[in-house]
Amino acid sequence: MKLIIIANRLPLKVSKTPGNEFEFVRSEGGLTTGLDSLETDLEKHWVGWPGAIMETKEEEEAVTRHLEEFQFHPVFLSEQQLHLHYEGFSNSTLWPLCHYFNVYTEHDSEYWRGYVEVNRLFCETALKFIEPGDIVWVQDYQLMLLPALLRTEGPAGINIGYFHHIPFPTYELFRVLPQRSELVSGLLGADLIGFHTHDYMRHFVSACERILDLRFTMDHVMLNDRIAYADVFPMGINYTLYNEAPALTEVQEMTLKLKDHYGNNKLILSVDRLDYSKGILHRLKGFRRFLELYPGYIGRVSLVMIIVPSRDTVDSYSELKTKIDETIGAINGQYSQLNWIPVYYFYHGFPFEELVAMYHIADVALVTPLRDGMNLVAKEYVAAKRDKPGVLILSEMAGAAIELNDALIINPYDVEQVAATIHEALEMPLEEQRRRMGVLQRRVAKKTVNHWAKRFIGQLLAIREQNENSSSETIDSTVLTQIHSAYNAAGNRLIILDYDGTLMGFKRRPEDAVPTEALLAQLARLAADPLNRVVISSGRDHLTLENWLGRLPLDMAAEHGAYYKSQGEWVRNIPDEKPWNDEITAILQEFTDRTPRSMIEEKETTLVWHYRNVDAWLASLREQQLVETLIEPCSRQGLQIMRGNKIVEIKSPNHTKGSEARRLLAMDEYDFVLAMGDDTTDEDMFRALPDSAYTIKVGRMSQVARFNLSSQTKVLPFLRVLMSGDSTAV
Ligand code: GDG
Repeated sequence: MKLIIIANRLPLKVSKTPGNEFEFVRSEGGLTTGLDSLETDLEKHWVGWPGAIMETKEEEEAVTRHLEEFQFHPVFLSEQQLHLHYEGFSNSTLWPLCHYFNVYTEHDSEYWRGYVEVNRLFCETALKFIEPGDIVWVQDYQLMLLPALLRTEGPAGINIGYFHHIPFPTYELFRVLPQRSELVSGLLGADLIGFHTHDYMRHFVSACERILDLRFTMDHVMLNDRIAYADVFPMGINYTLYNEAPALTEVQEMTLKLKDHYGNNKLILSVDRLDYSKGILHRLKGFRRFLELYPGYIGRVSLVMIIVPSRDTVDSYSELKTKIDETIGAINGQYSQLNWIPVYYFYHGFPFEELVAMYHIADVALVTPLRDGMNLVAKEYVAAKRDKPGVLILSEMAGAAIELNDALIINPYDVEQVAATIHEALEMPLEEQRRRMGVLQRRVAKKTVNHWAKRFIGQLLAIREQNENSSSETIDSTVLTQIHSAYNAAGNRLIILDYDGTLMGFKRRPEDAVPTEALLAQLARLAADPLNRVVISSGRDHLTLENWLGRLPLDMAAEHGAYYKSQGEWVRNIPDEKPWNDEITAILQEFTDRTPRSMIEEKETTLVWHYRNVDAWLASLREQQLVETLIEPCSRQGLQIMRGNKIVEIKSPNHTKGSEARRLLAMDEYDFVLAMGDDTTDEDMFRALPDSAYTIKVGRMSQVARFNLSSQTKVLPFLRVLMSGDSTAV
């Protein structure tokens, strides 16, 4: 079993020297160090772009040979592919949208074409060495289609995880993407989809529900052949690395040099990649306002701004750069003194040792992104302070704010608040600084990047174990042959079939689900065998069932067994009075009035509230509200509330598909029992049957049924094969 990490970039950069030799420099990003320190028996592999465009096949081969020694597998991309996939759909469509910069979001079908193409290339490279049993962990928004591609094109028996490092936006923004459906379907190819915060996870769940009409149960969703989970894994840093670095000789020397340079002035530090999401201009406005409001600090405090160049070929970035240059120029022009400048501005990256030294000496870290998936700089500052006091000012829009709530939390758009908070930080008593920093350090030290990776992989393995142990087995030709042999060998068979969603697909109006000729013919064939007792067990009323299927020699159970038909006679299995009163009817009526496109169906034993045509979000809200409102009156009247497939049912607890199954079992001795159903009410039937029964859930997976048939359209072919044995028919 291998662990295969697939990320846009390999943890190593290839570049060409002037002498046309290749140079390989390992880049120590958070992810690389986290996964390197992961204690696991798994053999680790990486797939990603190596960071340079190759000119010839020979170059590609040479680089591949070199990288494969480290189990790095390069995906080679052309300039055009990089442009369309990376700069295009990833960074000019998804990045701005996920960071709530709708105005910068570009919609270009060429970008999308490139995105699909590159995701496919990643898939092809990975599939060259992925084997059954491997764990695959896909990283980030550049590869959102990859989980589903690997699922459909890769071998069976692999586990796929995906982690989204940036925010997942609210559905109201995400819905604008023409490719929204492909993107969420792409992610749902994974067994586990991870986010930094619950808000991002909630947005993702809502997008799946609304775009794909799926229904999550808390953190998971039943798909046709498996269950996909979403969960929250806040990423951490390598705490020891940042915490111990200030004690290194070269960092200490650097610290002394910096102190010498900045003198006794207070230092406020900010470190970002050049990006509009980082709130650099808002931060500068906040600092300028601080100088206006608290002139006593002029000459005594400076802002050190480290901006790492990025994406400056993209127009919006080069415009941002110009504005930052101008704003800093204006502040420095207005406030500088002969021996003091308000803003030190560095437009380049710093070596690790210098960065850590800056963290260590800075009195305040000003981390004010307008949106940020997590923000690791905030955590690195906390770690590098060691026992020194210091104050972290952190934007509430960064994922890190959820964990680091002992920082001074600000709204980065509120310039007045930023100014006042800088003042508060500079005035904070040392004791209070140490107390807060202590709390932050304990948290960051505990939730490291290693902890993050370990938890994610651990959860993925737990899902694998759960799938192996408890989920239903998909019906393939081997399973079919098994069931057919058991059917053939049996002398007395009980076959219980649900109607809606099993024998017939759902219709917009329930009365339209009239049986087709093909269904009637198949049921007739099944019932004609004298060794078979065939029972249609449905929630529908008995008159409809009789009208549709009464001509066939079938047994039937209507309204979950409140009526049953045995040997051609309908038996009423209930008292005369309806089990509910007007109070319940009035509640349902009120909900129907308040919920467009919902409706009530009143049967003799069951009151049903249907919401299959209601907007997904409203349906989920109303369903919960209705169930909550019904709990008290229903328990007073001894009634049962059942959540079904886009319905809520109120009924007497005396009749369920389970009680009906038990009644049928008690009638005879069977040596073959088969039950098929698509709904949660059918699960009562599955539970009531003996372990040896062939219980088959149609559609989404079930934890209760032994087998799963992925779609309603496969039910008739299945019944055909059951009788004939020719498994090519499904
Ligand atoms: C994404 C999400 C999420 C920066 N300047 C220098 C330098 N850095 C290093 C920092 C830090 C990293 O870059 C930046 O980390 P962030 O967390 O801010 O963000 P991203 O890498 O853009 O990416 C983000 C993250 O993924 C993890 O899930 O937190 O929200 O956007 O490690 O130290 N390093 C050096 N010199 C510099 O000048 N050596």
